[in-house]
Amino acid sequence: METNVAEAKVSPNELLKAGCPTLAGTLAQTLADEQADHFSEEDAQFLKFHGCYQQDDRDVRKQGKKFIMMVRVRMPGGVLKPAQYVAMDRLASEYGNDTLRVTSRQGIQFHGVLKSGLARTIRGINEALLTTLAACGDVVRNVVTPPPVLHGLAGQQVLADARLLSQSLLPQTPAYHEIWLNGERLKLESEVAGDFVDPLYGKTYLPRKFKISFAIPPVNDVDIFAQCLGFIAIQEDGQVAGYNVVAGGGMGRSHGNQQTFPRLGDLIGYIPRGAVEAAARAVVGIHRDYGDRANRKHARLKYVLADRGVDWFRAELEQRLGFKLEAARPFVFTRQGDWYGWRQLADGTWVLGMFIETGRIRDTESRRLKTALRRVVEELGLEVHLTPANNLLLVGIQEGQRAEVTRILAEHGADPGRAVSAVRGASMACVALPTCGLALAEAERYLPNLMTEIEQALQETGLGGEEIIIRMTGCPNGCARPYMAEIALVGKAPGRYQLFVGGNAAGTRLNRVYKETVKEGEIIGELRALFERFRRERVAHERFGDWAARVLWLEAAA
Ligand code: SRM
Ligand code: SF4
Repeated sequence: METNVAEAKVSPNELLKAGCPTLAGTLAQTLADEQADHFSEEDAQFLKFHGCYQQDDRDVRKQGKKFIMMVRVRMPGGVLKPAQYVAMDRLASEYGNDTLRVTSRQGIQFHGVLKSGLARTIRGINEALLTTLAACGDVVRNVVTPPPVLHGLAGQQVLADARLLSQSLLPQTPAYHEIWLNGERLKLESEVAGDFVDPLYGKTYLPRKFKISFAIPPVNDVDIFAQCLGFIAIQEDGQVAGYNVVAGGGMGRSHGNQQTFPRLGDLIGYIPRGAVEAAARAVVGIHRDYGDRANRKHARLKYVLADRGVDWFRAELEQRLGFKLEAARPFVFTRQGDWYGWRQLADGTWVLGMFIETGRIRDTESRRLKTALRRVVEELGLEVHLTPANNLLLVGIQEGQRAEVTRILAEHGADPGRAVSAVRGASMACVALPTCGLALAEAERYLPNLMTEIEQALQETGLGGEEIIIRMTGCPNGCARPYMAEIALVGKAPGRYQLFVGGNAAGTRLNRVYKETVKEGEIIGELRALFERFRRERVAHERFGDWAARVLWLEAAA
């Protein structure tokens, strides 16, 4: 049942896609026009499917729009070979703003790329055997996994399955290669072939973005219940035997629009490992055929589940698969989040988990993190594995290289021995200002300072060393998955945030609004008061989020 865009009233994006199913737009023409510093609004929509967002520097907007591009790289499981990381580092310096942004879906983003450097950036990414195709747009995005090296054979099997899905669900349009890799040709072969139909996505792709992740219990570091589609690995004898399928999760909402909401994915059933590709393609097909194409705010798969119910969804999936799903197998999640420091693997090599505050890799005067990482990776031949909480692991360190890694990092002010507090280590912030066009308030630039105040408040209330999962976003879209956090601050307007409490450590519960609006200057006072109550009222080793759900939610309901 493929949706016919002519049948119903559809959103402008649907007409755009239907009008140019190769997604080529007039991108090549604008690229060739050296006078143009930006793309048309229509082309900016196509550009997303190619992994780029046209943005403007919001810090200088008052003086007129300065167009800059964000380029997002897709890499299933966040795994980068040494040469790939070094290539990313170089491209960021040559064409971007000299920083790399580790994303909450294990990708890398370049910010501040000018239109004149865009094609060379994308070509450089492809030369490193990575791609930006389908990093954004109404398609399946980067497939996320737990850092595979931490899970032995199961980790490798999950990574192999993530790569399989990533490849299988990639759009087939020839335009990407024609525009970015074969030179900026004005007349595209794909344009002539206006009847192009993607074998999976059809002419109009998905109604909205689609997100897939794998999880390996007992760690839920990927926030599996926040994904459109999740595969929870079920192991037998140290091997992945199959997956519990979770569907219909998502974070995005809009202030003041009750029709939009974050939603936890539903447990659908169990499939053997060999069925993972068929299951993923079938679920993507359900979204393609039943997702809302009239209202983009209601177009995610989660609303299909919310509106039609889990039983309908399971039956539809089974019908497409041609077999019945088994009942979900038992599993337990105990925690989310990353770990830091040294860990030795079974093969004798070492891994170093590094906290990358708010995911930003840059050089500052006191801490030359970008240079330090490039040097250790390049000189010692280390892999870089990105985590879904914007951090990274240096992988493949030989026993004899440990001292050298420490020396190089310390020399640049990035000493791995300098411990980060538990609360800071568990924090996340989205990009927000100055690049994100949707940001209502600061996040990445503000959270580090707020964390210092929070660390102090915890110390003073006798809670020093406590881990509380705190996430901040510049708007309610939820890019740092704030609604899974024990405390979340969600931007409403400059200097104003909505305060949520009550998520849990296992990432299985959504938090709830505690205060509709808190001004920046009042946040620490609000939190300090909560910390004091929590210390007095917590039961045994109860976590903040569990206390908040037990006590504050009840009070709010009374
Ligand atoms: Fe996101 C839009 C950044 C993960 C939900 N997201 C955006 C845009 C592209 C803003 C825009 O549309 O103009 C942001 C670009 C900012 C910039 O300047 O870089 C942006 N999202 C990010 C990243 C970089 C945040 C980060 O701090 O790492 C993450 C990139 C991941 C990647 O590599 O693919 C990122 N975004 C997420 C997540 C988390 C996840 O996927 O696990 C979510 C919540 C889960 C979900 O999708 O429900 C998320 N982003 C959104 C939404 C809300 C969608 C909705 O259902 O309503 C938007 C807005 C939209 O799509 O219209 C959005
Ligand atoms: Fe931008 Fe909002 Fe996403 Fe933050 S949560 S990056 S402000 S869209």
